[in-house]
Amino acid sequence: MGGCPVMHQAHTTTASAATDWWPNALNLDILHQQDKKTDPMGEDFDYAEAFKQLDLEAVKTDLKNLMTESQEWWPADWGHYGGLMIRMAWHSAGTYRGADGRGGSNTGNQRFAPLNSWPDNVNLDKARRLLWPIKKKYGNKLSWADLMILAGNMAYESMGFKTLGFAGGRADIWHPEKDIYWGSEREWLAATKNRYDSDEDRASLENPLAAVQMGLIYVNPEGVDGNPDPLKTAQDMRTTFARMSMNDEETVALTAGGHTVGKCHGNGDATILEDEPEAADIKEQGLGWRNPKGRGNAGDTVSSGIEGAWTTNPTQWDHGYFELLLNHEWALTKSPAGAWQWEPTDIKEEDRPLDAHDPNVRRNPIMTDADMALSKDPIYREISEKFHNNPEYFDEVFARAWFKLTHRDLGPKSRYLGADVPSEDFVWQDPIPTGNTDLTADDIATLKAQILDSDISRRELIITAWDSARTFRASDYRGGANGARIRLAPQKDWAGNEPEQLQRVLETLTSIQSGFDKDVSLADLIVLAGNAAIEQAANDAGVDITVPFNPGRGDADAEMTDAESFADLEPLHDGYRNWIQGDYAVSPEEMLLDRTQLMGLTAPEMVVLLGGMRVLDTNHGQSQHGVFTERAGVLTNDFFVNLTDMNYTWHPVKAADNTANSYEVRERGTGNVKWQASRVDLVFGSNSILRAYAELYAQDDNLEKFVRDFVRAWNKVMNADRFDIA
Ligand code: HEB
Repeated sequence: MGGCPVMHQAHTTTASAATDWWPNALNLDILHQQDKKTDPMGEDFDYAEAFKQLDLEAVKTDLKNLMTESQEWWPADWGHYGGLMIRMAWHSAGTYRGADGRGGSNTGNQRFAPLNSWPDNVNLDKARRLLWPIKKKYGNKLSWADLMILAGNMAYESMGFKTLGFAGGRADIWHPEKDIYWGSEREWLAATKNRYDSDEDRASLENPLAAVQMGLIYVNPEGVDGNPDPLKTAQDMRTTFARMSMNDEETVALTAGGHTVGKCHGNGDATILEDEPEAADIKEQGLGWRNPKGRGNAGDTVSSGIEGAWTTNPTQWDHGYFELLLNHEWALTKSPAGAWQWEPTDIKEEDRPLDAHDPNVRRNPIMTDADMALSKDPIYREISEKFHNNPEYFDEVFARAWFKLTHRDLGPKSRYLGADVPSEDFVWQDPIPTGNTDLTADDIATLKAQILDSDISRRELIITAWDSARTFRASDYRGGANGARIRLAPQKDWAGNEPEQLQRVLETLTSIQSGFDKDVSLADLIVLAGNAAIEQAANDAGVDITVPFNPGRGDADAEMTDAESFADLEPLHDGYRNWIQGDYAVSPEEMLLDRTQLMGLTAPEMVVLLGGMRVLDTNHGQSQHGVFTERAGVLTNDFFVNLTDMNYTWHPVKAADNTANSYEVRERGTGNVKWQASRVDLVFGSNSILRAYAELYAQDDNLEKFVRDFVRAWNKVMNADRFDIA
């Protein structure tokens, strides 16, 4: 063997990276995870524009046809791919969790690890591969992310269910996300106890996780940790579905509506399945879970290991699910693959579904432990009976829940594309009325002057604008300044928003609003107030600059606001305002990084914003940590100048609240304490990458660049939720 031309595993596998030597260093990768270089479409490509050229009706027809064109390499159950496609769509949408808005269907991430290889996603690689001819045909106009959801919809329509509609707009990513925490386990399907504070309290599932085990979308179909007990499984369903803001009724509707069609696959031995896609041999060409038994597919398919259909007619939308579930005794049995499942103790021959590949044989229907939960849990039972007695009502609730499930993470309606968008507004879309866009330059100047003349301080104006905008998260496009929900419950009372001060600012801005002779939203005024104050602060630093302003924000009211679901958006920390509500296991700088990623900001933007916010004196409670300047309130680069100055030394001190987040910056010669600092301040001097940016902004030649970059980043934050002008 000669020398290998490429060093073995040097930089070509994920097994080792240069930075792996220091696993605890702050990893900024999540801030540039979808780098432009990985995107083959280039900067000029705009998916929304491309989608508008799509012949949606033609795609829908092709998809409906595909459902019943069984392919020899993966024969369809009963000649219909509907069940498989719906499971794919549901698993694509079902990874969404409300706590951080991450996961869900809006990126097409099921094409990549880890999701393409999750144990719960067995054989969904086949579903996507079956769709490939359609993706190939419509190309750039139809993302995988949109296609997967549309395929689920068309599956239902071709089986006789009328969906509420479909919105496009999910742009694909081109490599796995780095920001989504799926759990800390290193083992697939590790015991659930890893994720719960207490086994008894199933609501104690670690946040933001929404699945009970690594590699599952929600709950274990055989029962908690594989032990059948529908009452316990019901608790896990309740917790995990609530994590994506689905209530009991929606949970029952979704599960029943999902299992009205299709089947489970476990007619074989799950242990003989070969590697999952990400680990599979090169000759598998991206497919995984090769099944060496028999044909390896059709009647021999093994996916979950559970075997059988739930209803008598698994390729038709009907109401057979509750009919069977509620009107039969079900007993625990094992599938051919050895998985726990429930079968009826007694059933008429004609109620048994046909075998999926042999029309001469009938089989017992089955229920998973999760299905049994719908009949055993008293609350679920009541809902199930209601649905059973009122099938039209069930259809309606299911249609709404399915639409919500599959569109939840697409963001507000202004992001929806295509002719099939339902006209109705749903409260989970966080609707916002359109605002007045025609304010003239004179109007804006008048308003700014009135704001600056008022009794509200510069720092309070900036803080209010920031607090109203900082709730935005690019993960599911919720939050942001538009709608002025900061003046509504629950936001107006969040500790992070310093309610008393906020109230005062809002009162003043409201009186300016009502005194003005044109329609202007409070949402616009809040942002304009921040802009005006920043312009003044820049001016005081000797830089003449106008912060761009786009009027047209609207004011939402309480009626349009699902207050409960906004709890997910409450900031419990905000490094930009040097604030943490409690003492958390995760370091303050990691939390800053996470929040920055959710806001869609880059590492340089994080640096310039934070340094600017410090000198603008905008800390929560006006704490002086990190306010490294003699001229607080002026937009200078002093934070960076003083952070990088060797005239100082840095010392941890015991904070009043006993957290390990307090430091003193002392003069090197005298030891006199010059400033206070938090970890979030000092990380910009200690982390090598952040320090490089900090030095850039500390340079003598970069004051003006600092101000301009700050304003650009500020403007990005203020407009992050303006899909109406994007
Ligand atoms: Fe379902 C299937 C579980 C929910 C839809 N699921 C299935 C299965 C299982 C389950 C185990 C089988 C797989 C195989 O193939 O083997 N789910 C479950 C659970 C839950 C659920 C545990 C929670 C509770 N689903 C659901 C939902 C939906 C669904 C929500 C929708 C809506 N699934 C479904 C379908 C299917 C299933 C459609 C079928 C598939 C086929 O056919 O392939």
